Amino acid sequence: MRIQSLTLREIHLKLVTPFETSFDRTTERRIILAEVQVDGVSGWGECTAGETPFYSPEDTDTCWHILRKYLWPMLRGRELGSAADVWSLLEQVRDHNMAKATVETAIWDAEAKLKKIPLWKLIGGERTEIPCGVSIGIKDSLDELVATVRKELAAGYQRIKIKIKPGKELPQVQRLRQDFPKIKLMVDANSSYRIEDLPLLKQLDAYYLMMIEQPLGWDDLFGHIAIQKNLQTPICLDECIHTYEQAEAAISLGACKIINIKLGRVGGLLQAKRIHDLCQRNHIPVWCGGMLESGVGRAQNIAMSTLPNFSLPGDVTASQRYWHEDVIQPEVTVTPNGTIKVPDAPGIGFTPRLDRISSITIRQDHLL
Ligand code: OSB
Ligand code: MG
Repeated sequence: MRIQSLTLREIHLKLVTPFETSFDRTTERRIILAEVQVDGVSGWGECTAGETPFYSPEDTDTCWHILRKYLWPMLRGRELGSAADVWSLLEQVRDHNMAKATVETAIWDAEAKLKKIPLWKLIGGERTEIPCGVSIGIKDSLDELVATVRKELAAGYQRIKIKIKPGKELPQVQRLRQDFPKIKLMVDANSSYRIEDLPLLKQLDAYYLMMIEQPLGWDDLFGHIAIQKNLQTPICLDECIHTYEQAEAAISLGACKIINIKLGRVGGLLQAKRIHDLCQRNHIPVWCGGMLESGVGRAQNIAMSTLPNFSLPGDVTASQRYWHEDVIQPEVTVTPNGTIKVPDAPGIGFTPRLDRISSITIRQDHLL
């Protein structure tokens, strides 16, 4: 496989509904799409960095910079046996995992297309249908939250995740448990609590949540060990897990019982698969996190979610929950049972719409 060129495009996409977390409020995404040419075939990847460095240290602009200045020169003109070789070529760059995943996932798509097989089969996926949950941002009122949950349950989604922050957690969880006693419910704090909040978090044990996602600092394994020891509710780590080694430490030290895997955060499909396999060996279930992706990233997430240990519903949902019009064809849809049927077409299995992408491209760089 010869890596011939990389086209970076920054597109702007307005969300159907603004998304609010403990750290940010997003109304419009600035997304970098990568298109690689490998042996004459196009492969597509998406950069999952946010517009601000408030979730992780990367943002859209750092990824654009790192991709152009460092990652592309390490790949340009290279002859590879497989996309699995990409990671080691980029390893000299420390972290910048979202920038790395942008191009790494694109090369996986190209490899699958060259082999004329779906990406999910190339990486060893097994599921033909994946279970889906939704991530609901912080709302202005409890009534608005309840109405949103009701709508998502009616659409079939299998579990509900709500965003929490200090002071907002108990009223929300109490109200949802009162109105929806039986649903699969979880909360995501995005690092907004401190170890001193343990008594508050302990109160959540009464509501039989599936898990509490990332209560403490984005890099605070030590604190999560203490919290997990004192809680019945499983801790799920998101922000903390950027490498295989961190996953190993988190599991062996008891910092969590569940891991959320995001392709961007861990640096692409090879690392995602390694962490997946590690978790499987240790009986730690995983699920696929979302980063408000356009259709390209969504398609990559669907492929990853077919791996066998993705046994819990992920945050991968229908295009229309985010976009008036997505950038892929067909759009991602969800069945009435809250699942996504995995496509059988080669590569990511959804076709990027070049006309639509061009019309919302703000800047473009064709790297040779
Ligand atoms: O913590 O999972 C998160 C979105 C942006 C940044 C971080 C997170 C999220 C989500 C959204 O929860 C999930 C989705 O794409 O629907
Ligand atoms: Mg999260």
